[in-house]
Amino acid sequence: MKETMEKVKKVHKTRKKVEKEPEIEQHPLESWLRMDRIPHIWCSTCGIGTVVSCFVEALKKTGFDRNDVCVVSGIGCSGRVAGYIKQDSFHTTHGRAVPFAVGLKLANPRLKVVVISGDGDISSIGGNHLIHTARRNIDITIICINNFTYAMTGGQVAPTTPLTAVATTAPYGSYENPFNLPSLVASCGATYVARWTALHVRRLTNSMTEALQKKGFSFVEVICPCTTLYARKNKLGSGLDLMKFYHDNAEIAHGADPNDVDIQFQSKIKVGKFVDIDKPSYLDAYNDYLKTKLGDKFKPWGVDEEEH
Ligand SMILES: Cc1ncc(C[n+]2csc(CCOP(=O)(O)OP(=O)(O)O)c2C)c(N)n1
Ligand code: SF4
Repeated sequence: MKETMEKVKKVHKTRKKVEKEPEIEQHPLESWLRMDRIPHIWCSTCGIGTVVSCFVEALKKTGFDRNDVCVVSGIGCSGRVAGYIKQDSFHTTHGRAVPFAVGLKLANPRLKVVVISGDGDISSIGGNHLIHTARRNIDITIICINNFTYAMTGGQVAPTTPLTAVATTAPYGSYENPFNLPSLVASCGATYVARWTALHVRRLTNSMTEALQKKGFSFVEVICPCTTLYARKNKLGSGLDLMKFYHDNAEIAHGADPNDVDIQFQSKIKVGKFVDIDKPSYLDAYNDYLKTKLGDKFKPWGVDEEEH
């Protein structure tokens, strides 16, 4: 009996050793993420997480003081980004990420304000805000995650769904002309416009860095098809197949005319930096113009004392 008890004790001891919590290595981005919210809601193979890590890497590269950077998202799968990034961040209402960001910037021009949200949020319900923010050249950065659909609500046709692509609201394929987002924002006056896919991690990170450092309205479109709805409905295969497709079909076309970069269903796609120009931002124009009208009576807004 005594012998058996000893054996049992030994087994228990070894089990305890095995069951001891393994040491978990800290993820390199841990200090940039709200770890209490992990696991995130995104499907495996979705590219939104790639966009988040590129953004964090870009933010690190800028060397900006983290206290001066705010991230704003709307509603949708992409709209969850703000909730996972450990910055001052705001998860706003659907289509209102851009005006919210504009409000933040105008109230406190010292801030670097970044919108990260979906194509539906930014260009459909929020489309009017988008065009006027570009027109006014408000100094914010928009990172638009274009997954070609309204993913969170079940895969409906979005203003970015390529012609003939199938969606839950277009079982025979879409017959609506989609937006060419770079062309849309460039024609409204954006100072920086680029497009990459979730495959182009290094180039996307560099582009985000440039966009963040740009004075004026900067816009980066990231092509990142929804694997669960768009890719499945259109029989495009897995997330890996999508990446293979962009590997074989993305053409780098820096400086291309934004009017020539529209996207056709499963065809060659142009990526790169299309616009990089300088012109006065909204606040620069406001300060310069009113100074000429009001002279010393005018107190410029958002300019350091020593600058004026
Ligand atoms: C005012 C309002 N209208 C509609 C909705 C429903 N809704 C939630 S997310 C969404 C679309 C999301 O599409 P997108 O912005 O492209 O993000 P994704 O989920 O595709 O990343 C819609 C229509 C809402 N939440 N609020
Ligand atoms: S539904 Fe689509 S967009 Fe949303 S997390 Fe899943 S793969 Fe990504």
